[in-house]
Amino acid sequence: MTPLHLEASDALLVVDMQYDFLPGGSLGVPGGDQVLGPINRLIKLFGEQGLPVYASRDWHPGDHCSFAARGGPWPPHCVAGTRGAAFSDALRLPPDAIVVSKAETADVDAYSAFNGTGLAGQLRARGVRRVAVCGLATDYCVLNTALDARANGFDVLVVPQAMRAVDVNPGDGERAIAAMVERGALPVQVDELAAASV
Ligand code: VGL
Ligand code: ZN
Repeated sequence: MTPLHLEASDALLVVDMQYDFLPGGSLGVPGGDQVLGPINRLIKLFGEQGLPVYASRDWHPGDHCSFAARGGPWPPHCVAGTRGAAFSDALRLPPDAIVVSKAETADVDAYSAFNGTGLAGQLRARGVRRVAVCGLATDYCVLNTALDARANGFDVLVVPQAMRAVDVNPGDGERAIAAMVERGALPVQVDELAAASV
């Protein structure tokens, strides 16, 4: 396997690793817990290189428009401040991880961590040019985050083994990965990523 060397302008973006998206949660993604290991390896690798780790979270008010009670497609999930909205304790986020909260107002949904969060500006201010994207769910927040990263001019690495799909329709996850690749994201495996070359 040819190693893909990390660069000083890389950042890791961990999408929505919250209890409600893990098995047992109100919107549990099948196999969602299986990505904790690969994501923790990514966190360790980026941390060892001194590269920034961003963690997005769905952070909804109790009357969010995406909830079934308001005619939305989802059961209530990730209500700000609840246990379901907390990051999994099994996720080894570094103390200096940058938390990005999204879809915080009742009448707007946002699947992308770039939507209404100022993330693109934060990344640019830090000199980030490429983001590695992983987390939940492949076919919603990961997809939209990766596409927005490309739309904002960032290079994107996607790590399929570190993401899982809701798959409301079978194949949604595979199609989401294909859509990211179609827009220029590069699929990589955790073991392929190597320390920055000197
Ligand atoms: C998500 C459904 C609803 C996600 C968020 O993080 O992928 N999916 N809200
Ligand atoms: Zn949501």
